[in-house]
Amino acid sequence: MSGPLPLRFLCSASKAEQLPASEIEVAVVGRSNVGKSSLLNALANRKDLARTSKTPGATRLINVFELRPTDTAPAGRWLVDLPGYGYAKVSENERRRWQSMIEGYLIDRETLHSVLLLVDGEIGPTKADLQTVEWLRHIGRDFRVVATKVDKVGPSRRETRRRDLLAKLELARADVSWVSANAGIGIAELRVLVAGRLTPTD
Ligand SMILES: Nc1nc2c(ncn2[C@@H]2O[C@H](COP(=O)(O)OP(=O)(O)OP(=O)(O)O)[C@@H](O)[C@H]2O)c(=O)[nH]1
Ligand SMILES: [Mg+2]
Repeated sequence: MSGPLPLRFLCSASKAEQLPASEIEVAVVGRSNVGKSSLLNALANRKDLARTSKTPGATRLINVFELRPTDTAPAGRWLVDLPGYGYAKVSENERRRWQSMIEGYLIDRETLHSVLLLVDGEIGPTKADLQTVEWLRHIGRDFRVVATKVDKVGPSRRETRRRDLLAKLELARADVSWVSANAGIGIAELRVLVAGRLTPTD
């Protein structure tokens, strides 16, 4: 399937414990403003399914989007949009709230298959991104890095950006997807990847 993912908003929660049960889920994680909600909209080919904003901090809750069930695939297959981390203007309290909300979810959620970790393809990995990668490796949570906003990187800088990002994250070329929600670059491939992860094999 490389057409739009048939996603619909299911529910929001401020704590992982409040979430209903799911079959399987993939979560979108990354710094504030990196383009998580925009990517989700691009995957669904919908403009306003998830709220986006120029100002960091658009997403405040755990927002669940469910793939439409089919004859062969059950309900309860989720793509989960999370609030971003690393926004400098956020208060210490808010940062702590993020930590307990997101970290609790990422550590404990049994039906969480894997994470899409979004990194700004123009800016490259920030210190907070590097810490997140290290932490995901530490807790043993499977993740795939998705570099966003590649439309902002001119062709002459693309290769250097690529090498820099891979070196910093200690990843191989095949480990990273390069996308632009705005220009539609890499979206079809990512749809296939997400749909594959959300399709139970047994
Ligand atoms: N040029 C360009 N801008 C993008 C792209 N994707 C997102 N943006 C812009 O980046 C800004 C942030 O996008 P969001 O999708 O709201 O980011 P987010 O990661 O969900 O942010 P939080 O919810 O605050 O964590 C918006 O102004 C988007 O229009 C892209 O592919 N290209
Ligand atoms: Mg968002």
